[in-house]
Amino acid sequence: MTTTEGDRGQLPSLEPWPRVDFERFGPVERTALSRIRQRIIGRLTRNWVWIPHVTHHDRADITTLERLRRSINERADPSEPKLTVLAFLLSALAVVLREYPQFNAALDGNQLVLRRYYHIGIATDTRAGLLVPVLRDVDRRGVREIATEVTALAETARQGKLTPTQMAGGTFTVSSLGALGGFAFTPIINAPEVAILGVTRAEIAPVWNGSEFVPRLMLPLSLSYDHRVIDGADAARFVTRIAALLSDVLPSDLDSYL
Ligand code: CAO
Repeated sequence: MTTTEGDRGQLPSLEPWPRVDFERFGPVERTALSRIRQRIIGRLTRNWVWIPHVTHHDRADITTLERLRRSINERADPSEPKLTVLAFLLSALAVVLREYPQFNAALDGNQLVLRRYYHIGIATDTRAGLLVPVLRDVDRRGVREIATEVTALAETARQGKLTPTQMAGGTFTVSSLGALGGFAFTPIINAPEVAILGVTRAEIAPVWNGSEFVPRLMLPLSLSYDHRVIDGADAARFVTRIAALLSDVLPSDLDSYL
């Protein structure tokens, strides 16, 4: 019987990257990877290889929230920034991160660093690639201010003008593909953070209310978490709580959001 690296408690070595003579099979075009793309590759590979990811999927019923959001936007002065679904989500997230501090933590060697500030990274799609500007002190801002700040940060990112400070100090990340589509995905955690929340497109779905199916607007949420630090039951509680905050919004609550 032969002894493998696995038997000795070591990781098996990886196969080398395949070398293919692409030109043999047809015409190709080669472009050099930009510096930003090379950094993205380095970071995402590190995070994917080091962190045992699990992704928990759920949905929030945002039927009422969406009706209120639309009616506020319709009545607002056109010069005012629009309230976005993402801004309400970030506001709810600040509440839930305070209730579940381990999701706002960082892994630092043998220590878990519980951060008592709530700076949320916003994964932003730019022509240069994915950038993550950080919205600071989300817990101290109303939804209107959050919406304004996210729009401004995304604009700065797309103009390629983010400073390193604007991308530093995040405690948790949100990746929203809601404007683009999809019903679930597995976002990759942004180390040393321990969780990231993915959001995809809200859609009307039939929901059983105990006696009949009713059409409700459901927002898909996909939470990837570092399973070394966070247990699956806590992840389920965390997402359920976010969904409850978004689903239970009453017109009278809106003042506290704004
Ligand atoms: N469901 C349905 N519609 C949604 C939605 C959702 N979850 N999220 C946004 N929309 C709609 C908005 O309502 C808006 O329409 P209205 O003007 O009618 O209200 C429209 O889509 C435009 O949204 P937006 O993308 O401009 O704004 P946003 O606040 O939702 O997102 C930002 C901002 C910066 C997160 C986004 O532009 C972006 O870059 N997303 C990509 C992130 C990404 O690449 N993630 C993958 C990284 S890999 O982990």
